[in-house]
Amino acid sequence: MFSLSTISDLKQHAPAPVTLEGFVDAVRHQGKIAFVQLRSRLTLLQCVVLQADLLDICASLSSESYVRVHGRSQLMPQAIHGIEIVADQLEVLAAAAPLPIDAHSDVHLKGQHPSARLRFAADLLPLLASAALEHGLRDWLATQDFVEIHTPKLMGAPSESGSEVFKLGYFGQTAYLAQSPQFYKQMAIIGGMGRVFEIGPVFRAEPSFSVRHATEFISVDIELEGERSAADLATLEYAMISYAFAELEAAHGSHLQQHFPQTLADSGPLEILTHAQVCRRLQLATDTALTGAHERELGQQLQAQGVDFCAIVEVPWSQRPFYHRRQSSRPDLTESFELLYRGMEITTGAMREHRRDVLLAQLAEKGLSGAGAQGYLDSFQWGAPPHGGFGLGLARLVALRLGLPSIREATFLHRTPKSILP
Ligand code: AMO
Repeated sequence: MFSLSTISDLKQHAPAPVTLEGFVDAVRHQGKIAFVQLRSRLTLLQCVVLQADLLDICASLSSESYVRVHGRSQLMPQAIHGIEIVADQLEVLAAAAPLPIDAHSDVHLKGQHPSARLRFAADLLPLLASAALEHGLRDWLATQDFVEIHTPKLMGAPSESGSEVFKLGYFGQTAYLAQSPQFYKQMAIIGGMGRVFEIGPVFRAEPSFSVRHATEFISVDIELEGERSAADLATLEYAMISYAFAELEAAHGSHLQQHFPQTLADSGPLEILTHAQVCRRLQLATDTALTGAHERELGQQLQAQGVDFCAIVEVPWSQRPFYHRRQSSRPDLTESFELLYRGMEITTGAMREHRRDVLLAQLAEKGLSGAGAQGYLDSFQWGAPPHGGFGLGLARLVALRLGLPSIREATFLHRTPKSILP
């Protein structure tokens, strides 16, 4: 494997003996010379072949084969990166059969051949972008004194509600796959951890085939102690995302410019609107639960004003789970928010109800028994600080940042009700 830093090293020390391995991006024959373009991730490097025995190998060398080249580096202004390798040995470590897809194949067909799919820069780059964004989020969280936690994905009771949950056999009992680390992250705060986050898989048994749904996805979960408003939480999240966007650009700016130019567009300021203001803007009844179509319409309006991010606060209590805190002056509204990016919800967050008696009353008001959530509910007996947090869908953030048609393109192995292989 090699990278841009390998290449800048080669340039510093050229001419020098060198051994490199990589995929064959292309082979070009020109009379008694062949040019083998080697590729490692998104980096290309030219090898020149002049020896007769190596030219014979090149004659039958298929694209995407994995090769090892021994040779000598030489500066060559016309070559990509201004350097090339003159080969004196060429070993085919694994010859490649023709790929079953090409760069323009249907996304579902590509999904059936994940290793082949990643050989195309426009398919690989979103995954590298996702990793860079995740790295940026972690970096920012570390600077703000958040502690990374890992919570179980196997649970004895559903984590949020009874619906949309995968059940499985567990030594004669029923276990559930975590839909969210919601209760656990709150329990960590009640335990005194101060500020925590988790970036990990969550599972939703949603029979949905939309461009923004998966049955398994990576959730970025944040929870922190302290009294603040939903708008404060949204502002904190906006700062975190802005930092991660800058890291993404630093890591992959030139490739993004080439393949996904809209990635580098400025996001504008964070707009904060109340749910009632959004309803008025969209000419909807005040308590309307916003659908994906409403979010898109709002997104279009705001993007026309140069605003990509919008936090919707004061969401009605009727649309919120029992653990969200209600506003003391308007108990029909919650201290919660949704963050929309380019017309799609990417986050739900809220201040949590930390007073146990009020929490239990809200549970009852929602018609829930709390069965299975006893450990969570019990923890509120021991002095729960005011706290809040949010959950961000990583693939949605990546897809919207890069302008991808769906979260499928932002995921290595996408899971839907109908695709569980490979
Ligand atoms: P919520 O259920 O809204 O909130 O999920 C948070 C974010 O996760 C993403 N998301 C999904 N991404 C892909 N496929 C899905 N099926 C899917 N469902 C949700 C979205 C969404 O905004 N416990 C709360 C968070 C909190 O309050 O801290 C929760 O999970 O981007």
